[in-house]
Parts: sequence; structure tokens; C-alpha cells
Amino acid sequence: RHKFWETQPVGQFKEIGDTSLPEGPIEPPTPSSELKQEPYNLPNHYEWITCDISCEEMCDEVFNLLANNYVEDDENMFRFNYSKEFLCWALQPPGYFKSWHIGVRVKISKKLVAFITGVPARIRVRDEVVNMVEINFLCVHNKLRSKRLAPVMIKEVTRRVHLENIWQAAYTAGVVLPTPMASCQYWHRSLNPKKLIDVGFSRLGARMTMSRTIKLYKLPESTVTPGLRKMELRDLPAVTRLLRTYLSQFVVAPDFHENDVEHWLLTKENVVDSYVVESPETHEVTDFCSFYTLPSTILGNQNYSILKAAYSYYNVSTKTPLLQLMNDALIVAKQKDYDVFNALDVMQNESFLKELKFGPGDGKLHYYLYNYRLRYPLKPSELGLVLL
Ligand code: YNC
Ligand code: MG
Repeated sequence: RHKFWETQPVGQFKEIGDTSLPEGPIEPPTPSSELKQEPYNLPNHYEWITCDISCEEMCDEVFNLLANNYVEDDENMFRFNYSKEFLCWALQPPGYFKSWHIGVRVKISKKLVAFITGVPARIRVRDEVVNMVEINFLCVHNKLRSKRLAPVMIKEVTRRVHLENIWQAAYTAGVVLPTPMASCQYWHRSLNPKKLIDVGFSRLGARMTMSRTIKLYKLPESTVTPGLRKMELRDLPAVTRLLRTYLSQFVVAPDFHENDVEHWLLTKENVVDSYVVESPETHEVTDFCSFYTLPSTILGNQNYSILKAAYSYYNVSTKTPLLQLMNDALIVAKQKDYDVFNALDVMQNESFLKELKFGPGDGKLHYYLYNYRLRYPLKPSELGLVLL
């Protein structure tokens, strides 16, 4: 039973397989005169705040809340450690609303104890582009769990999103809720196998020694594709064209314009890295690959405290085989001292995961839409969307 989610405009478990239900919005927009103008009530002693993430002290507080209380793996060995630079980037895309960066404080001590965010995004579903919010960074302090604060956080962000005339949302979670539009899996490619084994991220395979394992994951010192270089501002038109064409084949994907690509894909040191292949002959940009940087705190290890992870973001191959492009991405990540390269089985990623020695992770990442019904759940390969 989902006491909260049963009340929300999302596909319900009991509707699965009911092909008579139409695709599209589940409920119509509320007339603006009927929109709730005041915030939802919080338990006594707590207050809402709107976070100015560009303010250093505020960013520090959010960083600390998440670093200590955000997502962990099932065995509580690792916890996401989004950097401050990453948070500033993730929360301030073109057209963002400060009012969608929501915190909860203890009234007396002013301690930040909960957080949720939304950022605007145009997401295409089949042939319709929908203005949506992407919800992320929902976090309730460890000590305040299971008190039904999360539903209040979700209702408040929904209210504030509605005030901007937006009625649909996209989000991902490790937990199963009503009802995933797709269920994806993370795959991991060891770059620094010794450290990954030492910290318990991976295990030595059967009949494998450490030295054989290191040899197995060894990569060339330098990339192999002629013309591979960092993406620059001047590449924006070409990269946008490549991405738009590539993403058009998926059922659900972002509708990126040049200003979105500039924000989401232009390299930001230690946040997002993008590479293009510029043909040495024609100087045409023919391929593109990117990853973002999301370290994890290693909980309770004597020798290491941070796992440096790269996450595959958007990749487009037209001339360079995707396998070779991604192998170069691995080489770049290795050069930059990442310990592991992660990728979901979305888009065409399955075509290179096994061959490039990625191994399947445990646990799933479920993708959701709010107030938008799809008739059937999608295969991961039908999804063209990566959320942070
Ligand atoms: C979750 N991750 O099922 P029912 S992902 C959504 N997303 O409701 P309580 C979640 N709902 O089942 P706690 C959820 N996790 O009774 C739990 N729920 O109907 C539901 N963890 O609330 C749950 N961050 O406050 C149940 O639970 C109800 O104290 C229970 O708080 C949950 O950012 C949480 O994993 C996750 O900080 C805050 O466990 C807490 O446990 C925590 O009693 C560690 O809540 C960090 C963590 C989640 C990362 C993420 C995406 C969130 C999407 C939220 C939904 C957005 C909907 C669209 C809104 C805009 C609409 C428009 C227009
Ligand atoms: Mg709670």
C-alpha cells in the first residue's frame, strides 16, 4: 500500500496492463484562481525556506545535508557526495526558478533538515514536447525519517511548480513507486580495480588474482580516435544538431536547444566533461561523448574516504563506432584518475557495456513521470534521458 502515492496523479499498480487508458496527462491543469497560495503545513518547530544556491553559506548547508544524509547503496558502504559546484550547476539551468529549491529548517536552531528541488526541462514523449519539472535531491535528515515528511516536501514542490503553470514531472528513484515508466540498471567499469576491491565496491572474481584483475582492466595510455578533443563553445551548433538528431529516436528524451546544451554539456571542471570528434579531413564534428562527476563517500574504510566516479551522460556516434568512442571515454576518465566509470543501460548503451568490461550493478534505477500516463512501461533502450 502507498497511502501517499495512491492519492497522486501517477499510473497506479492496479492499472498495469489496462490498455484502454489513454496516453498523456492524467488530470488537467487547475485554474490559476483555484491554486493554493500558501505553503503546506509543516510539523511544529519546522519552517520552509527558499534556498539561494548561489549563496555560498546556503550551498554549504545543502552540501552538508546531502553529504551526510543523501542516497546510500543497499549495504550502506557508500553515500553520494555531490560537490558544491555540481549542485550549483544542477540547480541553475536556463530558466530555473529559485522558488523550486526548497529547504526545511528547525525554527529555533535554523538547522537545515530536509531538501527537495525542481528544475525546468522540456521533455519529449513520443511526438509531444512537454514542459516539465525534473525533481531531484529529495532528502530528509536521518533522524527525521519515517515521519511522513517526504509527502509534504513533494506536495509543496508540486504546489510551487503548479504556480509556474507546469503540470508534469520526471524523476528517478532507487525504490519502486507507482509506477515506473522504465526500470534501468547501472553498469560499472573498473578503472582502478585494486582500490575498488580494497574498499569493497567490487570483489576479486573467481579464480582471479589481483594482478590478473589489474591486467584485465588495463587501458591504453592515450585515446585512439583521431580528432578527439574537448568540446568548445564553437562546437555548440554542431553538438546540438548531433544530439537532437540522435535523441529523436527514443520514446522519452529531453528536447535540447543550444542554450540547454551550453549549460548541460559544455565542460565544467570536475562537474561535466564533453568531447567531440572533429574529422581531421573535413573538420566536421561527427561524434560526441560526455560524462559527469559524482564522487561517493566511502563509509568506514581505513585507507580511502572518496570514490571518484564518472557517469556516462549523453553520447552520439555517427562516424566513430560507439564502442571505440566509449573506450576513449574510459581512457580519458582513467587519465583523469577516476576509479570507476558508470553507465545505465539506457539509449544504445547495451551495445558496448559487456564488450568494454562493464559489470552489472545490484539494484535498479526506476524512472517516473508525474501526471503523464504511458500505456506500457518502456525498455531501457527506449529511454533517451539521463537525470543527475
Ligand atoms: C522517493 N525516493 O513511498 P507511500 S530520489 C518518492 N521518491 O509514500 P516518509 C518516496 N517518494 O508509499 P522518509 C521516496 N522515498 O506511503 C520514499 N517515498 O505512498 C515515499 N533518503 O515518507 C514512500 N533520496 O517521510 C512513502 O519517508 C512516503 O522519512 C514516506 O523520507 C523519504 O530525489 C526520503 O533516497 C527519500 O532522505 C526523503 O528516506 C528519505 O524515509 C531520504 O515517512 C535518503 O514517501 C536519500 C534518498 C531520494 C532520492 C529523488 C527524486 C524524488 C522524487 C519525488 C517525487 C516527485 C513527484 C513530482 C513532483 C512535482 C509534480 C509537478 C508538477
Ligand atoms: Mg519523514
